[in-house]
Amino acid sequence: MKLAIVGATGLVGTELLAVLAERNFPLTELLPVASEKSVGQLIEFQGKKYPVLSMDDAIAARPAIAIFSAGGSVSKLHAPRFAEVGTTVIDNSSAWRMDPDKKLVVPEINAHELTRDDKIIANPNCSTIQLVLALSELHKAYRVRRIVVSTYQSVTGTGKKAVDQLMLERAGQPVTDPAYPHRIDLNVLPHIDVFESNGYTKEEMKMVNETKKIMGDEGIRVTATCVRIPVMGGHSESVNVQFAEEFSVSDVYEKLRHTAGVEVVDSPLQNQYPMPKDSHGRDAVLVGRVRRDGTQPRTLNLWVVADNLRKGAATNAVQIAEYLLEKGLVS
Ligand code: 11C
Repeated sequence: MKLAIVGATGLVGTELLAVLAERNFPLTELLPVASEKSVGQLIEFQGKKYPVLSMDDAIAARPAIAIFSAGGSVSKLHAPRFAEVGTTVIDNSSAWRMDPDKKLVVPEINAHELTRDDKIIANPNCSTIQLVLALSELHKAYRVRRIVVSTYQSVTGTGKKAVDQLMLERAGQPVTDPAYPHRIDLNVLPHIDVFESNGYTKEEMKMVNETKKIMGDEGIRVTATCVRIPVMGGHSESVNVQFAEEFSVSDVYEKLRHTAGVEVVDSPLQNQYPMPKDSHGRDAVLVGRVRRDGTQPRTLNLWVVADNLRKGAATNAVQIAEYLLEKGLVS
């Protein structure tokens, strides 16, 4: 099983290699791909060194699966080239997510929709993955009608440049190439990705559109405010959700405890609630602060935290690859 990792030297690429090794993913050959300047550089994986390849050399090797994490324009250009030689692409960018012919997959929710014909499979945005996973069993039971979500997102979602900016600012050193238009240390930016003509950011609109597609329900209304905070370990979300059917809070806990991939952390009197420092390096989506919102019918408040580089990106992609192998859906 040949596996290509496109964007192997980035933050998500590095996490992908860690997750593949941890889960003992059954690959026989790793094909790391990165920008031209990294070609030839050696990448260590499970005690072996693999040279970084050019895109053309990786395509010529015809891997069974290629996981892309190199940005939308690279995916748009090169994912179809892999697909043409029979490779199944799992793409972490936003390039294909809303294409009606491409599946947008969180394995616990909708991997069963995948077939051998899906040659480009989209991995959702990290903030969307943790939201929909937390709500998936509640949706089955009570039908989600409206979500108001505010995010508190880690700088790791932007990439290495943003981590460097935060660390340099924290150390009181000059930042010559900042990732953000403002300082991030000791600050909060209500701005993730670019602003669209409707006043929302692209990140906010991803949460609106991707949620409906993954949950398979265009009737779900979502409104989002996405905020960058000076944190490393994961993304946090305040979620206010209204259902079509009535619920009891004890039944909500029961459903959350039986949601694959979710862990309930909710003992506020013992100061136990989900925090990014506790989600860091873990695959679970942590859910806590579960409360009825008494200001309107059938409404619940939740606090949802996950490591955006793990379940939000690398782990979700590797789970898709594992599903494809398990079901014999790749060439
Ligand atoms: C962030 N959610 O935290 C973004 C990163 O569409 O896959 C992932 C962007 C995407 O900045």
